[in-house]
Amino acid sequence: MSGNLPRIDGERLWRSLMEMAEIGPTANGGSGRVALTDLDRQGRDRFRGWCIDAGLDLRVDRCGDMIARRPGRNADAPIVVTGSHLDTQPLGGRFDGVYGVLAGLEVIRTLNDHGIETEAGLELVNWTDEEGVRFGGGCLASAAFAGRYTVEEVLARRDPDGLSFGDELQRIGYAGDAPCGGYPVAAYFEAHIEQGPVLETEGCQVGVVLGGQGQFNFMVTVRGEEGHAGTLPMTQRRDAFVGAARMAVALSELPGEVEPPPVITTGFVRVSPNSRNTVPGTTTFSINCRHPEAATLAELERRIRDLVAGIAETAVLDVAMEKTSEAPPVTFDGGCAAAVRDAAAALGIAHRDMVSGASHDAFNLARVVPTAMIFVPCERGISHNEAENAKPEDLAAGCDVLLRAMLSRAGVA
Ligand code: HGY
Ligand code: MN
Ligand code: MN
Repeated sequence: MSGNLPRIDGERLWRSLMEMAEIGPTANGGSGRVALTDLDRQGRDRFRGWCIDAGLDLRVDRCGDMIARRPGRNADAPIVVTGSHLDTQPLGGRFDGVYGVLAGLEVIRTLNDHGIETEAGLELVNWTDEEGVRFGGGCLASAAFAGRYTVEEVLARRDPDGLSFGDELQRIGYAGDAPCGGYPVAAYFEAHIEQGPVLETEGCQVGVVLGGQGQFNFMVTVRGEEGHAGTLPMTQRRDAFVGAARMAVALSELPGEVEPPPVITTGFVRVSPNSRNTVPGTTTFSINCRHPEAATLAELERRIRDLVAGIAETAVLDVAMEKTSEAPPVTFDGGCAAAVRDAAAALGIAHRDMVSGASHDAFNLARVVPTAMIFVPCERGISHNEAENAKPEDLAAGCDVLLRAMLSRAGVA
């Protein structure tokens, strides 16, 4: 079937990526559209317009996921879904997530151009808040779609300023009423930049993603005692920031004791009262820990809890640890991965099997439907960085593979 399928329009795909990058541009050429902000709304509005122009039936579910359906000939056939996310890191790149959403749109635009009707319907999704910058854990909406959280649990999540996911969704006008999940899906494919150096190093244009590592997230609150920076002797201080800093340094050294090593990151820190001449009484910081093996993740959580408690006790500090999210390692569907591999091979595209270090909405979808991902190279593997970049020809190659993988499951009417 794939022999006589059309190639996508790589220039149109690139134009759409650059037009989306006009919304929320950062000073050094990246994108900053944090979920549920006004810039996220603007990106959503632009995507809405494109979906309507492509003749898609757009609905918004209760977690704000934007789901655009292209009906197939057989209304009873389970849907084939693709998508990713338009929200970005605060100083993010132009391709992380956005590529997967707009590659899916390009697939649909190409099918429209050539009058190709599929047997099963297709859906294109912009998942809400994949990045998890504000609400303590990424991929919350796709987790609700997969039944890992209830919609109410997601809507009740609060950001560090106390704003709730549900209120912010209302505020930006994307609090939908469509059910979140709960309908038959035949397969899910997600195209994404690799966010690592392997494909570029090996000269491959496509990664056949077989699964991804697991992770857990904590928010730690350390409490000591405020004091005057000029009068409180060092020996009498209960400095919450110094205690938190000691914990963060110890956490950064823990991977050296584990094989294969986990990755552990403290990316969020908030000091109170955050005044240059007051000894910090409270410090809150995040812990993100990832590893490919579930048993090692469990052991790491035990060691991290002990490490934090031990430093707090020595420094006479109080500490509270809140686990804000966790997701076990995931293995994608072998049949869907084969569809990706076969599509790349049929197109003569250099490809290789691989596992994802980053997490994606596909990790949640994989728990309920047959799922696989398509990676394309990004420059020097850089991501979550304004300098994130990718080549138009690589993005087009991944999109051609996405079209064929999707149609291998949806069928051509
Ligand atoms: O954190 C992640 O792995 C994803 O990029 N949000
Ligand atoms: Mn992403
Ligand atoms: Mn990301």
